[in-house]
Amino acid sequence: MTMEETQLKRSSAQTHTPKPSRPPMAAHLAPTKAKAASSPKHQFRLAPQQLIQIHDLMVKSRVLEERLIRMYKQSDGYFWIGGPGEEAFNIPLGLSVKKGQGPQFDYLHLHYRSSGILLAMGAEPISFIRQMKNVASDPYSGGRNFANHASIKAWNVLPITSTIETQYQTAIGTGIAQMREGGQGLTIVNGGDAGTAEGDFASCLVWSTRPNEELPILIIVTNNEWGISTPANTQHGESHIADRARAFNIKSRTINGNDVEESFFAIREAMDYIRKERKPYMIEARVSRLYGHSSASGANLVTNESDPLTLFEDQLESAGILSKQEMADLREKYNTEMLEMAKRVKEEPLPDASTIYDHVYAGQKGKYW
Ligand SMILES: Cc1ncc(C[n+]2csc(CCOP(=O)(O)OP(=O)(O)O)c2C)c(N)n1
Repeated sequence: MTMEETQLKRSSAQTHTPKPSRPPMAAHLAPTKAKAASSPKHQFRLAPQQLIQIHDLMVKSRVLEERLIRMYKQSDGYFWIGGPGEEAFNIPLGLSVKKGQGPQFDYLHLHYRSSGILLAMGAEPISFIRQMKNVASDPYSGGRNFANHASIKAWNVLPITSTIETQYQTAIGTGIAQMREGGQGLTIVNGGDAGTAEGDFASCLVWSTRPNEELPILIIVTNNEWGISTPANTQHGESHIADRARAFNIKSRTINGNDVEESFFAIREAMDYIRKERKPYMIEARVSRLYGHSSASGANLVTNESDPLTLFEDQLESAGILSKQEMADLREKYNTEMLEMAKRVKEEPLPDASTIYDHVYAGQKGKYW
């Protein structure tokens, strides 16, 4: 263990406020949040090379998020929020995107736990580190937005917002453009379970299913069973969030988003359907939230949630695809690389005050009115 890791563990131990133990889950919510089965000889459906690629990206994503948390704890950032615990779903999703600009490609209306999706699409970890440090070279917001609020025009990634759920509204817009355009491009929108209580989510269901005007949208809900500190089972009368799709005749599934292959094949099936039928599809993915809600709740590791990376690594080892040593070496490699990036970024300049109004209104660089 490096000195820095020891420090992180110690600081976690010192600052950790014991999480209130999760209230017993309502019986109807329990079965789908099962741990991925890890048999002595795990059988995969995907080819070894694909599994190794997914594992590499999952480790990269986890190490990046842990670096961002360290930066926050070392006062090299003002706020952290991110996606550790969602990698088994997010990496297969990012690898399935038809990446490019314009309506023939997929549009992404994401929320703040989506770094894994973007890394799988080819985003650079240093971009997230730059945004965390709010330096001028941050490619997503010029050093002006929160961590994990990406925006990548060339890949149809709309600016991620801190206001939850508004992405389900903007998704309608690109969905309409793609309905009119035809072709293969689809719109992807994701958000958490608590946010589905907001009207924007309902608007997305209504607008994506108007007769003869159906929209090619993949509606994703990543259900980690929490809305900051409010347990989901105190809020939902429906058995599964995905059941809300039924009233609109939207095809839907609830899956174990902690299992790589279950996620991979569910995403591919949904995307194939949408690309061909030009109709919406909803996936509710049951995922973990491994460092709490955000830095506002301490950003400390919680130990009572399944870790999808550990589950996948157990499967890879039992299938004889990677050894624990190889996987540990990979994590160490990314740890070293991202520590170096963070040191480099620390020396980069902050944005100049004159840029404060850039990008507020199109075509009015530097002006607010
Ligand atoms: C419109 C709006 N209302 C409230 C908030 C405050 N808020 C931030 S995150 C959050 C909980 C979101 O929970 P969920 O939708 O389950 O997503 P998760 O963070 O668990 O992934 C709330 C209520 C906000 N950012 N925006």
